[in-house]
Amino acid sequence: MTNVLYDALFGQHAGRETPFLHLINGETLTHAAFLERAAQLAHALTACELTAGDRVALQIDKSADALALYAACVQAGLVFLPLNPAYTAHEVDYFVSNSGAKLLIGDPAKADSLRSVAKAAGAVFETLDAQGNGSFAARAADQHRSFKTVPRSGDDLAAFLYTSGTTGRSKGAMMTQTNLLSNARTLTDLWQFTSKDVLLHALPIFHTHGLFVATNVMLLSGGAMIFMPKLDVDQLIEHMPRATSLMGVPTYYTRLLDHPDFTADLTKHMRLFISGSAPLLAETHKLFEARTGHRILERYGMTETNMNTSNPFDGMRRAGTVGFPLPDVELKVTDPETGETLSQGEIGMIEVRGPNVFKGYWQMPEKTAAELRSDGYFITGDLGLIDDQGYVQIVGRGKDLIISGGYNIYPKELEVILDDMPGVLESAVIGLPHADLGEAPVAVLARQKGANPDPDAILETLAIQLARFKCPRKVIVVDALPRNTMGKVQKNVMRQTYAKVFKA
Ligand code: MLC
Ligand code: AMP
Repeated sequence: MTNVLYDALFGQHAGRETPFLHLINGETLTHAAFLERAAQLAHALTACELTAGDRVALQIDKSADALALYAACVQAGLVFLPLNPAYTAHEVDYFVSNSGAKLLIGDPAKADSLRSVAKAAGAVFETLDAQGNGSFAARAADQHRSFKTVPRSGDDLAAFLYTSGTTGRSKGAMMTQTNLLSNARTLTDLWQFTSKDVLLHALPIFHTHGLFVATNVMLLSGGAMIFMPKLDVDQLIEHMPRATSLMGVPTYYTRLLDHPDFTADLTKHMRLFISGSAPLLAETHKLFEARTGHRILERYGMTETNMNTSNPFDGMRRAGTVGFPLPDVELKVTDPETGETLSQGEIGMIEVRGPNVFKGYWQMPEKTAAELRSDGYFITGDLGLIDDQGYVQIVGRGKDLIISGGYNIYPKELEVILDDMPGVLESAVIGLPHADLGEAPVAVLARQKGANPDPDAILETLAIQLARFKCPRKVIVVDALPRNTMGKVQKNVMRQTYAKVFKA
């Protein structure tokens, strides 16, 4: 038996002295060198007494080693569980204990708090930083540069990605080898990536976009990546002359457009600009074309499904749409109440089915059953329509979710904490239009009678528990939240009332 994902993404490159990762310190890692490093890390993983199917949680900064750990986990048959370095120890605690991870690898700078988290969950704790320091680096240093790949079938789990829920409790989305590989193959073909491509990679590698869409496509095609620790527009511009393509969330494109050195001349050799993870404003699409002559290719996906739709590579890339269902993805729009399929042009719930759709939520059968139908259709929570030319348009969300700079923020997760704060009777967290991030979270707090809650103190307390990107950019204190006649809090009314909060 083979390991289908390892063989297709990594194994095919064994011994190839072709460039894979161009690091911004000037070093280049070839495919062969990357695989040798991954093999060393795989030995270090198995030395921690892990066996196939065990989860490995990782909370470290983006680096070549962080990516090689993904390869190492796949090769050793382990389930890769990457976590945003912005998460607090409180948040990591939940992911490690919920997933039953056997190993947590964290930044040496956070060793004290993360060691306690691992200990409480009965996991081994190791450290590794982006410069290659730490106990896990030491374990890997003298290991063999080849590793006997552990056999895995397409239905075996390759990764867990945690996605928050409308109840405020995060769910571990279980991704199989087939989920990842089928989507990578489809996208590589559709977007015509080849070994000649060089992708500007500035996305984080703990989410679907930067990890699976960008990295898997480049691995499959045999191309290279200019691998940047994070988005820095000056760096993107500096390295663009060596690249052929860019993938980013809409903020990447608005920030590029705000930069005076981002010109048509700089982009004339580029093959493809791709956007996703959040709605790209039609205005950004048009400004980008006017500046560069390139039409951004917008696609639509999510953690549970990888990519579902894409504008065409050849053919009209239409602003304000996310294109057509991918060749192996079935997409329908249904009545959110009855589940009946709606006609073309009608707005309803987007549902998708295909080899890209995940296996379910880890140890949450009731949540899986609520979102993944027995016939294989996944209920995305996105509202949309299919227009008369077959393009899918997303017109809203049926789920209470804020997407800020491509990161998901679930209001409920904040509200349960805010409701317990001194002087707060109840809270509502809403997403408001923000020029840089698309949307940004704002907390509206109803005060208890006679109380005067202190927004600064509230934000400080919140930041101890939650990653800073989730923290409201503004707190508004009111006497009462608006409610309809049924007594339901009206977030839509608040979104209208405060629509201009971030506009000067
Ligand atoms: C950082 N901060 C954010 C933020 N990112 N706040 C709100 N929303 C965000 N997205 C906060 C930090 O906490 C910090 O706060 C301050 O901003 C500066 O941090 P930074 O790291 O310097 O920020 P910056 O570099 O400006 O990052 C913004 C960004 C980044 C948009 C470039 O967030 C990013 O790369 N986003 C991409 C997310 C992504 O990959 N999504 C894909 C999900 S997969 P403070 O308080 O400390 O100052 C998916 C499926 C699909 O959705 O379809 O692809
Ligand atoms: P995540 O859970 O981080 O994977 O976020 C997935 C969500 O991002 C989807 O359910 C959509 O709401 C949103 N999304 C992704 N791509 C797009 C897009 N191109 N346009 C609008 N929304 C998008």
